[in-house]
Amino acid sequence: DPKDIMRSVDPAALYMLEKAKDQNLISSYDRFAAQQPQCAFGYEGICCRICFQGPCRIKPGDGPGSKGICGATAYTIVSRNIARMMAGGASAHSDHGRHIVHALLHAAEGKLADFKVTDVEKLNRVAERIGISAEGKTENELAVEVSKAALEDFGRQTDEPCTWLTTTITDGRNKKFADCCIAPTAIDRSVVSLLHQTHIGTDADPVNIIFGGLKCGLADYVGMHISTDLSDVLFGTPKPVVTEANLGVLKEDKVNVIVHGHNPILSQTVVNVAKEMEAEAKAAGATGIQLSGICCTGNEVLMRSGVPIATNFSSQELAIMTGAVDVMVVDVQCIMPSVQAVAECFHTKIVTTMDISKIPGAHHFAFDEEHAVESAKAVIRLAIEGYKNRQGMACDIPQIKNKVIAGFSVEAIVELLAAINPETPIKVLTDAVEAGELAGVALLCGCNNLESVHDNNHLTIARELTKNNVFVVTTGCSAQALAKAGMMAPEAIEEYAGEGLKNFLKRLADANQDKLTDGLPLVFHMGSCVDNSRAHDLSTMMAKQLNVDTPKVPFVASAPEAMSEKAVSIGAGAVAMGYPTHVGTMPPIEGSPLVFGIATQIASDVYGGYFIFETDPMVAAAKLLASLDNRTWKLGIHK
Ligand code: NFS
Repeated sequence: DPKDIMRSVDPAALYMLEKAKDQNLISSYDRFAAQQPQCAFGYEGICCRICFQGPCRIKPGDGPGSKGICGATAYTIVSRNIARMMAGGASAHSDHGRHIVHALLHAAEGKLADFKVTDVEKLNRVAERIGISAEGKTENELAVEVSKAALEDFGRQTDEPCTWLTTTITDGRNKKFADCCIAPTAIDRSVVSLLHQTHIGTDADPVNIIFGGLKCGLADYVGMHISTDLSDVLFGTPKPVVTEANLGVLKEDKVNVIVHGHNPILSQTVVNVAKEMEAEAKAAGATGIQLSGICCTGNEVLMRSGVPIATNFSSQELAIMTGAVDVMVVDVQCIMPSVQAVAECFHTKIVTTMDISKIPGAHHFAFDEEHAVESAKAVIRLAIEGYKNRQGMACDIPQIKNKVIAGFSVEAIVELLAAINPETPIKVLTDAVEAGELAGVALLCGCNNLESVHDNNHLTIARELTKNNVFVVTTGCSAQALAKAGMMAPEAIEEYAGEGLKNFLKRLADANQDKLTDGLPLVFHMGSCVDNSRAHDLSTMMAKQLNVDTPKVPFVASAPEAMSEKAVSIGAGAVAMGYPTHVGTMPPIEGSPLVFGIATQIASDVYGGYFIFETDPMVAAAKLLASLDNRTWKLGIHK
């Protein structure tokens, strides 16, 4: 059906959409269609609902209708609205980070039986970077100090910038952020200040509001970096793993548990506990427990434990429609409330786990740190019950999946590079760029957004960039789109990579033969969205090696199908760091040419990074390649 082909390029999703149509099951794809046409005022960002004299909608011309009741113009309204999205995004990432810090702190203080320091080397590296000496301290004492330093970055009341900012970026960026007064002193304060700044009748200056937003974007970066670092300390730093992706990973004869959401405290505990409960599942007649993941918590356990990916954001309801999911256990963020309505059409149970994230009708098992293991066991038992109840019911699992090689933390990438150059591993990457073998590095990240055909932008851009010898790293739902489509299998290198990239990856694979059982993938999965911090670290290492600041590094970012507030705050941080940052779906800013110009041009003048808004993925890829080309040319590289 050509209409369905326009909904997704994922064959498993298309298969389930067919089934949904036959059985009258409603999904986000139908609701997207039902919402059309969407209100143009909201779409362009010129609907103001900050006070309730409104909503005020900005009309063309210069009469009284061209401003809000308070007199706010389009540029004030657009910039306030988008800045508030940055505050929302930074809140989500950093609250997740805070949860991790508390788990580490309380574990190190001996208050939690279920968690401990797993990666002592990472703890030592983080401590050293932030200037805490490990000498004479036990690992728990050190973990307490590091955790407290992280909490300072949330709540500091003095004017020093956040430690996780200053110690992870170039000197050039530190100076730039200080000069522009956008270095956050504390995450919580940045969010609060931005909400204050954008209250009715506070700031009307769009440049000042957007700069406040960038400060929050950097606070978001701090929250992401803390999340990544301390999750690694608690659960281990990822190394290459071999697994699979797409709905074909579900197994009719196993107990199927999907972890969905973001925080590894939930998902990693479920993974650890599931191993101990295989026997219980077998006693119930199943051949075992099949875990799989959706969204970023799926990425967390994929990276550390090789748990397969079921699917990504837009197709989350479709997984339930297979009839094979016994329990979907969720925590926070990107969980469509509709999963409960779909689950009610099957035997599937939805389990919520966080006190700020509940769904009417779903089960709730508290997953605070004290009850994590106990709740994880209860979740798996519920799934085993579900498996028993499902006997005699039809499952309809599309037999579609692809091999995935993932697990590329910066540490893992550096280790691969070190097999070629043990003294200066990163030089292997920068040399390949300087030699013109690689066109540069691109981070593909972010969500699904049904404004574009599901997964199509991710795949098209990845194919174009790899064909043109760009080294692609990826996170979030973008990584899941690429994984499902087979772009993390070694065979994809032959199929898609240009000559230079092919040679580069071959050299890397050959030098690491002893470590890699299954070769290297075409694109490198760096983890969840908070793990965009890993990609930032990679670009910072490149900058230091090339002896330039980050805006000069041939490094670009793209969120081909962005939709969440988190994507907006990540994008703001990326621009402040100096990356050309493509967004493939339109954020609500077109209602103000001035704000549009700040995002695409003034940002570039001040920070060296800028937004590229382009909804056609082929054109977007061309623009990203041009940005890389411009940067390599400025570095004096002649190809
Ligand atoms: Ni990122 Fe990850 Fe996916 Fe988007 Fe949601 S799961 S934190 S916000 S939709 S990439």
